[in-house]
This record gives sequence, structure tokens and C-alpha cells, in this order.
Amino acid sequence: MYSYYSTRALWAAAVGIAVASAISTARADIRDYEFQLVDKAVKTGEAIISVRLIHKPDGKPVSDAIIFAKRLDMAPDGMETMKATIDAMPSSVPGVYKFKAAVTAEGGWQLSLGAKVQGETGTIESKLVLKATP
Ligand SMILES: [Cu+2]
Repeated sequence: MYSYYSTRALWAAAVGIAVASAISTARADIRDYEFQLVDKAVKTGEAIISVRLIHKPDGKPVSDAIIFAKRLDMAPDGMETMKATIDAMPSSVPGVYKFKAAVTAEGGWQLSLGAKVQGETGTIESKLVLKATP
């Protein structure tokens, strides 16, 4: 038998669920985040590659991302097995992430990044193409 109190409890639970789902839909989506190359061209040799992470809806830089995967290879020139060593470097610009890479050949290079943003579920997976010139 339903008492007055259990009906109230059900109603309160239903309201709680509605509020919780409204909050989760209001939260940003991981697809709202985007890595962009600061400079699409690099010189061969020891190169510094800078990428900017922005939150697209407001264009704000995002500084607290954790980049857990990075790869630089020549996939744009059909040589995905030809990769370069790449290391994260400190950056003093908010929302800008820097890498040091040994760009061994001129041509097209693809920078693949995997990242997490604090407070967001899912991961950012990004592929950026840059051009290396001598
Ligand atoms: Cu190559």
C-alpha cells in the first residue's frame, strides 16, 4: 500500500533525477574541445610544435588538459610507420601545449593527440597535419 509519505518520496526522487539530467545535459561535451596548431609549418630538424586547446563554444583556452598520448608520423605522405620522437615540453602560455620533435624529413606530418580534460568524461582524440620544410 502506498502511504502519503512514500508517494512524496517517489516524487522527490523523480524531481531529483530530472534535475540531475538537466545538469548533465548542460555540461560541456568532450567534442566541444579542439586542438589547433599554432603554426602549421615546421623546419626539419629539432622542431618545437605548439598546439592550442580551446573550448569551442566560448573560444577559451583550456590549460588543465592531460595529454596521455602523442604521436608524430608521416601518414599524410603515406608513411604512417615513419615516426618521429616527440616529447612534451613546459609551456608558459595558458592553453598552449608544446612538444619537441625530431622532424627527420620534409613533407607532411601528422600529430595525433589523446587528451583528457578535468571534469569531462571521454577523451579528445585529435589529428593535426603539419608541413615540414627544409
Ligand atoms: Cu617519410
